[in-house]
Amino acid sequence: MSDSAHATNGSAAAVDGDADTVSHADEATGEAAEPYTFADLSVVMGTYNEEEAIGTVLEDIDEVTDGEAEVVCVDGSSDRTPEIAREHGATVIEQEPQGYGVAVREAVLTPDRPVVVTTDCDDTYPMEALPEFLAAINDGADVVSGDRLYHGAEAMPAFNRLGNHAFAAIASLLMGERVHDTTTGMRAYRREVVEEIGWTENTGLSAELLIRPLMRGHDVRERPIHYAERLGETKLDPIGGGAAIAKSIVTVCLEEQLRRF
Ligand SMILES: Nc1nc2c(ncn2[C@@H]2O[C@H](COP(=O)(O)OP(=O)(O)O)[C@@H](O)[C@H]2O)c(=O)[nH]1
Ligand SMILES: [Mg+2]
Repeated sequence: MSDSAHATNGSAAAVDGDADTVSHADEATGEAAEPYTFADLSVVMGTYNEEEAIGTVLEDIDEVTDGEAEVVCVDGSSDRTPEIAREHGATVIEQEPQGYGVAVREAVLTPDRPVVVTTDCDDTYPMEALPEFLAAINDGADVVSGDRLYHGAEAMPAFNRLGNHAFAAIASLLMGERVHDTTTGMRAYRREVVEEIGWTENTGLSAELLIRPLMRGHDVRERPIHYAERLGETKLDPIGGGAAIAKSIVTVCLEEQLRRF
């Protein structure tokens, strides 16, 4: 499947240009501005007892972005995660652990930089894809979503993989638009998009962060990414978490359909 065929929004496929050279429009003047660079990027994450993985994740971000991306960790750990994060130059916001979405909502709303990228702090997501995600934003995308299932996601537990295929099928049906991975942790967003929408979900926040922008007509594009085996223990209970995500998908899709009337 080509990149444009993989776009989830019809208008995305119409954007025709070199992703590396097309620049974003300046909001105030409407004129083309300089393309965003890594100095315009914040990589944000919830971190909860990730001392095994955090060093590697932050080193990868540093290497890929030449030390230019800002990193924000919203941390609920009782281990050495926050110390390691600070040693690597990240901004650490302390928060009682209250679930994935509570942490990630705070994380995406914290940066002042114009492009916000989410990731998990478990070494599963390819930071090498950051240049491609930034290029897609410079090409006009509002949201770039890493599709883990495209390449098979063999590192994912089989139960989760099945669940993620089912979530994508349900969301596609309820939205009337085909999406392939609704619960991915790696996405790039224009900061205006995350700031203009009211977020309501916790475990289901990742699905909400895809569904609401897409259903409000933003240019949302999926990009295949490789997904690696996790370092450290998962924080998500597959059954309880899966049920919460399914409920979020149905609620958010119905709310967004009702907004259209
Ligand atoms: N601060 C904070 N981070 C959390 C919480 N729950 C999960 N996270 C982080 O959110 C990310 C996603 O969780 P993860 O266990 O990887 O979920 P999985 O990818 O579904 O296995 C990881 O970086 C976790 O450390 C929480 O309650 N508080
Ligand atoms: Mg994870």
